[in-house]
Amino acid sequence: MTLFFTVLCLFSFADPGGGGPVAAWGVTVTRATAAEPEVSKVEREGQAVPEVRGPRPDEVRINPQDGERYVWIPPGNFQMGCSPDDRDCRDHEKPRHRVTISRGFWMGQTEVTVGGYRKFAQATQRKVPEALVLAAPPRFRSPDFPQSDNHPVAYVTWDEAAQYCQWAGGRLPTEAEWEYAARAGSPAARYGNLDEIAWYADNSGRSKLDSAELWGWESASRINYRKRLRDNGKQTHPVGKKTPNDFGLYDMLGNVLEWCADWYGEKYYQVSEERDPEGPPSGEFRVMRGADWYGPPWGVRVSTRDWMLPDHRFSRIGFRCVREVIP
Ligand SMILES: [Ca+2]
Repeated sequence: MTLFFTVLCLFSFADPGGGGPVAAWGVTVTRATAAEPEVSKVEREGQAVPEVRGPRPDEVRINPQDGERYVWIPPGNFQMGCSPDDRDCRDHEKPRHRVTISRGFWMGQTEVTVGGYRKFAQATQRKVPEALVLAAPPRFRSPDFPQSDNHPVAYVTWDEAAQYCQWAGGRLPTEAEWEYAARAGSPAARYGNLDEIAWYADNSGRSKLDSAELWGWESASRINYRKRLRDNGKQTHPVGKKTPNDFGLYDMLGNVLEWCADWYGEKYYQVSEERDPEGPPSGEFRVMRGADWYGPPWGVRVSTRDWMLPDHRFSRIGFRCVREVIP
């Protein structure tokens, strides 16, 4: 029921662009309007023909290329950036601003898995997930935890993530698409109770920790933080085990950070265009979103922005893809 109201709300504010009839091959196709963006009617010279329906808002399809599950994200608009009453926001999450996502898209229902990445690696003669770990600098390999095919793949560079998505028939999401999809209509900093929706530092190990209490910015505190988490066996967890958001997406918060397509711009929100923003034209770092198993709770929010050199390989970084069409 929540999803139903969310989608109605999104549709009611959807950008009207794209409506109206277009002619192709002697067939008049009435494109979806903002009120019903994913339903097409085909009329052939007065002869009624069956409706050709697009994806439903909650429809899930298996991508035949990588075997991963993708969920349909309908177009709409939202307020991007620091959530109301969120006191943990940093300056680069401001100003909160309106963004329109003018086209729906399919998004990986989970982070890309080790099993999905293995198919890509074998098809393209790239490093398999086990080799990715060893390719990371030693100080970034800890913890070298066991991973099944259902764990999110980690240690993936931005280039490898982008190449995977291209191979899978899609691309990395823009930062705006990522936050729009993560919020799923929610204006709040989190789309549910944190322990129910996300693997993060408090709950990614064997027993519950108070990671906010353990965290410290000084070097000695950080060493102690890492040690306490390591001793507690913290690590990634198989995808799809926590409660999804109202679009049916899992682990948008927590588990692994997710590469986005955009270059990172610290002040980009001050100049971002409203419609389908794609980030700065150039930069040094790429955006990562959603926090991860290592992060304390104050950073596990849908507006939190992280950034990293695109060739960085780390146990905390994974990704998911989007596709315009899935057959
Ligand atoms: Ca994640």
